[in-house]
Amino acid sequence: MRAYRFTHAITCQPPQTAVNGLRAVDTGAPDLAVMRAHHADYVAALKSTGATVVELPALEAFPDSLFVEDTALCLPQGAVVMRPGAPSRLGEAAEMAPHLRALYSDVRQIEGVENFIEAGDILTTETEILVGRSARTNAGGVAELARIVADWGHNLREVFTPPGVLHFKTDCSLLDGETILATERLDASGCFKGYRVIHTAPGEEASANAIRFNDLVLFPAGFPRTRDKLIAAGFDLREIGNSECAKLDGGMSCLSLRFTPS
Ligand code: CIR
Repeated sequence: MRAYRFTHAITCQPPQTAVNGLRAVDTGAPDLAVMRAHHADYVAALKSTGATVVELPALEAFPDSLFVEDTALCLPQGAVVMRPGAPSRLGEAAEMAPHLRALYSDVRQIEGVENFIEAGDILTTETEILVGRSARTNAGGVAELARIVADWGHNLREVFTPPGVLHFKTDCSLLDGETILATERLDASGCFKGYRVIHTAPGEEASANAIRFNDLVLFPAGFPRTRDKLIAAGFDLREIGNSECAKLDGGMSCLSLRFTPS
């Protein structure tokens, strides 16, 4: 499977309640108009690759619902609905499930009441599924997911999200079949042995959350040294403003589910 080629994506409009979204450090409320303009640029970039983008309307009851990535893991064989570890986000997964059922014939879900997992902690490469335990993803959630994906022939490897980092993918991204963009602090944990790793430039750790989507890399604006490294490595970059989602600890991967349904 090509882990970065997709026919579909799902996004969800930022709700007005996004101003109350979760954040580790309060740097002020996001500006909704700017957030929506960035979101529109993001959706346009996905569509420009030829993919079908299912754009869901805003869910006002869930301030973090624009970060759809956390609600599901989408694989070629089927989708798995997550159990987010943030209590305010649990209901988002149930909202996403019918949209996945409309596109996939096999949709499973994490069911254990003590099991928690958010897909921001999951990096799918061509050969394995890396899952970082974090404040949002516990051992039970990882173990339940491992059983489900084993049915579909996938290897799952448990790794660790660095302390103080929201999700595993806050600090890394898949760029192609063998290349990962990562912060030095995450790479130092040794979890990417066997991959080619490009480090974010010092001071630009917040640029580690990018996405490869078909021929493009969607990359947060404002990180010129890391951007230039990726351009020099031959990637076709599309810079997207992320200033407002960054106030809620969100980035490029969080804003979409990307997949080719079975
Ligand atoms: C949260 O704390 O859950 C949201 N404010 C941000 C979620 C970002 N999602 C992601 O990294 N996959």
